[in-house]
Amino acid sequence: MQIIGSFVSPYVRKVLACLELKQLTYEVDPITPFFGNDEFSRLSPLRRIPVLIDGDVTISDSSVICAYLDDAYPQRPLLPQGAAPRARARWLEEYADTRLGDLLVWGLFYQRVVRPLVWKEPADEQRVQQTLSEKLPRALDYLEGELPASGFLCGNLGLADVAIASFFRNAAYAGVEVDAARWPVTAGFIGRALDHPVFRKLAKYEAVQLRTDVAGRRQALLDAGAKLTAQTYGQREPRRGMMRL
Ligand SMILES: N[C@@H](CCC(=O)N[C@@H](CS)C(=O)NCC(=O)O)C(=O)O
Repeated sequence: MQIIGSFVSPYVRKVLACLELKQLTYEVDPITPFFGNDEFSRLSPLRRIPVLIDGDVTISDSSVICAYLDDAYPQRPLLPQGAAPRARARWLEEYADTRLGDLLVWGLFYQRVVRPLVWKEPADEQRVQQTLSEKLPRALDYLEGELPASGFLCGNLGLADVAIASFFRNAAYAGVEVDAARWPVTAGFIGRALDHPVFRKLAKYEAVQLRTDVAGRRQALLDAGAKLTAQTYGQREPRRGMMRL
């Protein structure tokens, strides 16, 4: 199986963590979406990552990919048993992908990390401050009532836990941590999840991805032990796609 996508994308991290939890073997083509070539546009019509290639199956969208993984490889399921717990897990995954994505990726990580690194332009600090002071606190109030004070949402680390925790890694890369005095349950949960061996393994490659440029990245990731595809759908220059700002 191949995954096209940067190790620092929360959506890619979610899929990689699920592959790890299911103990499936995979290789990564570690491109950022903006560096995708024409073939990437064909494989990912919205020019977004992750993309999964499994034999003759090609799928975009992290949620669809994770659902495919559970259907095609049912061992070590990512969702709990029972209609209601499964629906709740799927809702929390959706909440993470949409609301936390808007706040933690587009409001923080894109501003403070992607804009300077990829586009050589400054962050929109006004948007960052509005995210931090108004929008994010409301999301954290919600999570504080939903997350468990110990363990994970459905026993072992599963899809909903992975989806939620993954976005907070990007918040940390943007210099933002959850205030444990105000949201102790959420802060504890995020700390526990990101300390899981699956996330710790991926963090090694993320560190390499963040400190290298396109030219030197492949070799540095291989040196760190990442399993990469022989082929890349990346190119040397970024191009603005359909990204949401
Ligand atoms: N709903 C998609 C969202 C994926 C997504 O937005 N990925 C970002 C990277 S973190 C991307 O590719 N952005 C490029 C763009 O929007 O142009 C999923 O769950 O996979």
